[in-house]
Amino acid sequence: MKSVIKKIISRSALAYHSLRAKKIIWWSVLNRRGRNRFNKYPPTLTEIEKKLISEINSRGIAVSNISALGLEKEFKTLQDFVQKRWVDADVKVRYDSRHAALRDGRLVSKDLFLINLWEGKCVLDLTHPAIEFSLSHPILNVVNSYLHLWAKFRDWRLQVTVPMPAGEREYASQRWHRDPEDQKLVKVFLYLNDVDEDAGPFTYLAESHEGGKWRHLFPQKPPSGSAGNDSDIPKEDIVVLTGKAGTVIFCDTSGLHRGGYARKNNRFMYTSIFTTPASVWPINFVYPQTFRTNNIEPRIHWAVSNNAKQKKPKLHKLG
Ligand SMILES: O=C(O)CCC(=O)C(=O)O
Ligand SMILES: [Fe+2]
Repeated sequence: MKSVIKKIISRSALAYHSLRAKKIIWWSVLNRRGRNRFNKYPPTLTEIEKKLISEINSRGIAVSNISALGLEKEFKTLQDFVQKRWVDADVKVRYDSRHAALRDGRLVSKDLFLINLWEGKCVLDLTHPAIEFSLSHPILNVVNSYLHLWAKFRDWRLQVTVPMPAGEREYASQRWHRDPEDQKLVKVFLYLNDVDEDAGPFTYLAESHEGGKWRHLFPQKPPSGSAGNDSDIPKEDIVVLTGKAGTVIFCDTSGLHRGGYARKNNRFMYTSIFTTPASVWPINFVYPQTFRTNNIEPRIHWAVSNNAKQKKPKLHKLG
């Protein structure tokens, strides 16, 4: 009896999610308000932003840098913050113990190759240089124009990767995958140090986003992402994003990607995550008690207004 009920629940959940993933529902109904706002207040774009938008539209990825985007001030303050965090005793202890765990083959959890550099809980402080970067004009101009709506700012991460011992297998996001958060989304990756081949550069399969020629490979199953085999990824369209400190990568990570498999060098990276309003995934931050949005730009207000109580979707499996 129990298993029959479980099956019915799973079937209904699957039916619900596959219905809401249909373009007519996802785009025309669930994203209607965000889309209308974008159409009513189209952003004024610089030539650089226009180029980036056209690039991400055609390839699913576009690369720029801090000075081209005019974000030097935010970057400098963020780098100072990261520098302070990096020498913090607590971060050092965590980094050293993960390093030792990796070296001794004791990596027990999938994300242990990443060290969180954020201090405490993720509290949405609009005056923090990281958040100022995420919600700045150039970033929102590109993200919103690619999504063709007013996007929601869902999450951020400030992390350093721990180099892997030679011959270690790939874990979690080090393997090819599509992210689960939405059918179309943008992650903005900002390199805080120089990232070479040995620092686990972000890697993408160009044109694996919506409308791209590789969209059919390992499709997402909303609200789940998907994982792919290395051997099935067409080599000719793989883009390996090595880059200097200050590199900014706009990427639709509903397309196939991987990264963070550092062999020798650390990689310091700040990630901003934007989805459409239709995403069923919860936000990962909390609002400060004295959060005021009176004087902020409407599209920023919209971006940071999220349902703080949204729960993780249950990933129902049949059979
Ligand atoms: O660490 C990386 O380069 C990839 C991270 C990733 O897969 C993600 O943020 O979705
Ligand atoms: Fe990912």
